[in-house]
Amino acid sequence: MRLFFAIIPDKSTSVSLHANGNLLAKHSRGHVVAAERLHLTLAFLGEVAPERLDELLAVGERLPLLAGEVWTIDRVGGWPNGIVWAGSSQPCLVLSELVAALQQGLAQAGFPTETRPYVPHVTLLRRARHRLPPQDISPLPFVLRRVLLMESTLTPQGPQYRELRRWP
Ligand code: 2AM
Repeated sequence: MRLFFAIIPDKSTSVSLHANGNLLAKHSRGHVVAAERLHLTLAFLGEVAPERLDELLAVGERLPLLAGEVWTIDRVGGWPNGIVWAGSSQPCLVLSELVAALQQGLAQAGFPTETRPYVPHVTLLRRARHRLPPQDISPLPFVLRRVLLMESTLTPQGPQYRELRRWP
C-alpha cells in the first residue's frame, strides 16, 4: 500500500486554492490538482506492507490532537520538479511540532523517515512547464482539524486517494 499522512483543507479553502491553481496554470501550464484532492502532506511513507498498517495506526493514535488551529497560506511558487505549491511566509509552530512528533513516532516504529527539512505546502499544479517565481497571494486560512492516513493508488488518470483513518 502506498501511504501518507495528510491534512485536508476545509471546502472553502480547497475551492480558493483550486481557483489559485487555475489562475497560475495560465502562466505555468501543467496539471491543476482537483479541489477534492488538495491536501497538505505531513509524511510520505511510500510502499508499506499491509501487515504493518496496525503499527501506523498506533503511530497516528499517539499524535497530538489538532483543535482547529490556523495555518495561513500567503505564498505560491514553483520548484524545478514541476510542482507549483501554495505555502506560507511564516513558520507554523503547530505544524512543526506535529510533524516532529510524527517523524519521531515513525522512526520509533521502524519506518524510514524523510531526512530533508519539512516544507509545508499544498501542491496546486503538477508537471508545470514554466517555473513560477515565488509570489504573495491574499492570505487563506487552512484550518488544522484532523490528521488523516491516506492511501494513494497510481492510475493513468493520476493518483487516487482514499482515507483509511482520521484523528480525531
Ligand atoms: P507533493 O504534493 O509535493 O507531490 C502523495 O503522493 C503525497 O505525498 C503528495 O502530496 C506528495 O507531495 C507527497 N510526497 C512526498 N514525498 C513523496 C515522494 N517521494 N513520492 C511521492 N509523493 C511524495
